[in-house]
Amino acid sequence: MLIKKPDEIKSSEITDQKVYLNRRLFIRGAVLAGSVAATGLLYRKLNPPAAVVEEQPKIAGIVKPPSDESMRQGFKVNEAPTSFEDITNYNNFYEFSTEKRSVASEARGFITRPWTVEVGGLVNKPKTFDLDDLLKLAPQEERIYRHRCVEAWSMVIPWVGFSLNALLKQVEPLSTARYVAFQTLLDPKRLPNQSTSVLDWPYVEGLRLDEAMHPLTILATGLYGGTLPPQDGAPIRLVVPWKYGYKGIKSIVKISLVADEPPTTWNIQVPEWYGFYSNVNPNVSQTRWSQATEHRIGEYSSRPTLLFNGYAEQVGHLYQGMDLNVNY
Ligand SMILES: Nc1nc2c(c(=O)[nH]1)N[C@H]1C(S)=C(S)[C@@H](COP(=O)(O)O)O[C@H]1N2
Ligand SMILES: [Mo]
Repeated sequence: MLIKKPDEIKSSEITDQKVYLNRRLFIRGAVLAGSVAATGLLYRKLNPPAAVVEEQPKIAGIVKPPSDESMRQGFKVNEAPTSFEDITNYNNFYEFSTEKRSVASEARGFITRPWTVEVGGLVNKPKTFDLDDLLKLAPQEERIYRHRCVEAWSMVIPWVGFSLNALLKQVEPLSTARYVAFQTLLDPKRLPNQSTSVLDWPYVEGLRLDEAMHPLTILATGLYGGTLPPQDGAPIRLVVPWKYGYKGIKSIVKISLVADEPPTTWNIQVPEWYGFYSNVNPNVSQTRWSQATEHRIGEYSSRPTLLFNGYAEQVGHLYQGMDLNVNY
């Protein structure tokens, strides 16, 4: 895997700490004042992002201050969001580039309309949804989630999206459906790195049906109160906050309900490192990296990694009786 250990990341690749600390004071203050969107705008005015970021149209009425209830359910964490600049310039999206800092420029201008997502397999009502159908399927909500990459870095991302279960209910899964399989667009003209063999294309991922139905599992269509930048998986990508980032498959065109555990890209690539479940677990370091700690992008020191990425209360029951050392 072409990924670096955190200690191999040059400090120049990481946001300058002084800039970060100043920014963090701003973010703190504004979050307390109750407006994440305002923070993003203020932040961007004071520290314009690298030129690769295109104008991000805002979505009306998305951003609301976190309530106790939304925090209890895990829909919003009470932690400072990572800057818009870092979320949109430090990316893993191998279809564009294996260099995190080059993804944004490679993805610039990626055409996401028209776009359809074919939903089928073991369902009563298979349907191909146009992007606009998907946006109307359920109210778009802000979800502020921790994001933990298996490379031992993390972020806090204010996504916009809706629970995947809203989509799955529409197609009515059959009782024989036990897993959900996802596929990224296959189009080497638009996803230029698909003409290399760095991974098996298209990128594929999967979840057990109960994981897919969990309210924390979302299809994200935006971030920071605006539309989803191409480098983050436009126009629609999966986010499963208690699993390693690579489960969050980007630019999805196909979702299939299936009976058996579907193949997943990184499991195909290095099966002894990357299991099907890929739940964040500080005690299981199947990869060559220890997963005990993580570097929060924008912070100076490392912090302990939490079981299920801090979502144990919400999702722990899904794995009751399972040996997490075996089912990694
Ligand atoms: N299609 C596709 N999806 C993908 C990837 C990818 O290379 N291709 N990278 C994954 C990895 S390793 C991570 S950490 C997250 C990164 O999402 P972000 O760039 O929006 O932070 O996307 C995931 N989804
Ligand atoms: Mo990742």
